[in-house]
Amino acid sequence: MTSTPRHATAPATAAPVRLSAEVADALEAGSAVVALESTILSHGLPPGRNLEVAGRLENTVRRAGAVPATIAVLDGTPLVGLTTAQLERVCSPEEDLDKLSARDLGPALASGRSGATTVAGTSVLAHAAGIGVFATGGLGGVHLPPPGETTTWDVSADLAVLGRTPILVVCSGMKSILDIPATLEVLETGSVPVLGYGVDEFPAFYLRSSGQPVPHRVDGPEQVAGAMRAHRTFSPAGMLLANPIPEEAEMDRELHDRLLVEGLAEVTGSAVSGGDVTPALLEHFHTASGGVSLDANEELVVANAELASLVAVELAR
Ligand code: PSU
Ligand code: MN
Repeated sequence: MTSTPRHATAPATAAPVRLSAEVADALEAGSAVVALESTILSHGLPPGRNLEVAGRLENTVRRAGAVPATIAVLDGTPLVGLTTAQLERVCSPEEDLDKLSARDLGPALASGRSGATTVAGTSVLAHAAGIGVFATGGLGGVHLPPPGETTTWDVSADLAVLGRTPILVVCSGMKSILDIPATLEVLETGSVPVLGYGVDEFPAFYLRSSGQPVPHRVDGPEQVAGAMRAHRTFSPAGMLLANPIPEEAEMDRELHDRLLVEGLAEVTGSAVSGGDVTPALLEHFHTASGGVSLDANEELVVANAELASLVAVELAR
């Protein structure tokens, strides 16, 4: 019998997650493991670039003293920790992977399908594996209402899943294509603590600040670990650590605002709807910015992987 590592989350069930040998050994030894998401690779970054970023993320985690566990579903098996060949499949456009949120996992497993996992899907599988820290780029959130309407029912499952899954998600806030104040309200409803890393304002992905105040500021991995440990003594909810994009990678605010207005107008005047809206907007950002937004995206997710690793190391102490 091995004892449960202090930083790990107790497996919810005997869920059929398959751990790589490296991840299994690290968890057994109680050392630091950081979960990484795959939707950002398959649906968020262009082919070629995605594989580069995947490798850079894993190296970043290792250099910071933790073991990376990239998570995806291949041929109906939920994998925690991927081989190079598996990572290549996730990044290959020919595979045409599904985008799997938490609710999609059961049907995908039962039918032997392959898919990349969102923040919601990754959180569920990471927790089932006993991993307590997860790094990503941007969190899903409350979408802006369609033109002429005042409300939307398009609220990412990322928020509800965080409310019931004891995992720390490190991200750079959410993109300003979402309703950030509304998203923060839904996180409050879900009793998910929101921490700002070295900042008093909640970040907005490409930009260091959304202008929204952050409920709790923390200034080092020890403070994050302390908050996480205390939170976990009485709450089954996850925790969000918002880490602003590194200053040197931040997008110019005027360029950002112009692209946002243009992109929203383009999508509004087209047949694009539902889950395709975000990819269409991002595509506009990437092409119209000449790749500036892509570089920003890469730098922020690498920074989040590093911070998540430092926190995981601290929690494993
Ligand atoms: N935000 C980004 N890039 C992404 C995503 C969000 O800036 O690739 C992905 C994440 O996997 C997130 C998911 O969990 O989109 C949210 O999708 P939806 O809004 O359909 O729940
Ligand atoms: Mn949605």
